[in-house]
Amino acid sequence: MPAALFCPFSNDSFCTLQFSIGRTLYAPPPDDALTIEVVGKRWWWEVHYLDQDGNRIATTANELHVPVGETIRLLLKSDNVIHSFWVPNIQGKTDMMPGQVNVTSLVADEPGVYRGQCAEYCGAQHALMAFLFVAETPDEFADWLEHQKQPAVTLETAQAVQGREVFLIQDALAATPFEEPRPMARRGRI
Ligand SMILES: [Cu+2]
Repeated sequence: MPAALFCPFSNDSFCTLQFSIGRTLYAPPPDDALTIEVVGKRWWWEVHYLDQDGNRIATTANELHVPVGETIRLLLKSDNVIHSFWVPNIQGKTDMMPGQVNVTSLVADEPGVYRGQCAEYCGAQHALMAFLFVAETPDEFADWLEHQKQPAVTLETAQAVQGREVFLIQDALAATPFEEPRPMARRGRI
């Protein structure tokens, strides 16, 4: 549990201490770090993998994969109400604010599948706003990402097409227009 205290050994008025697990509170990711953009929706998670130029190269829903041992840069956004990104076994909570981009970073130390959950009440379906956080070896991650770059499957039934239309309409209705998001706060990993 981190805590802000008066720090007699620092010129700053406050310093931050980590009592229980001794992990770095915030490690700036290297410039070439894998960058993942996560958008909080009502009520699901849209995940975009970006290349070094910031272009979206793959998109997933409710599932976030990362290679273990690498510092990942996360760009956290919302196009509707306030959500909060939280993977309890990996990192503390970071809010996702409409109209701005919250930048944070994380490192998964061990392979595994972890549960992520929205940690900010965001409406009727908030409790169902969960996702899978999959930490895997760099080779497994590279294979997975390559597969995700493939075009989406073609919908083959009228029911499936109608379902997609309903989903897109609902998603558009849930979104709220905001000004262009701007870089804003930084939060550390816990
Ligand atoms: Cu929520």
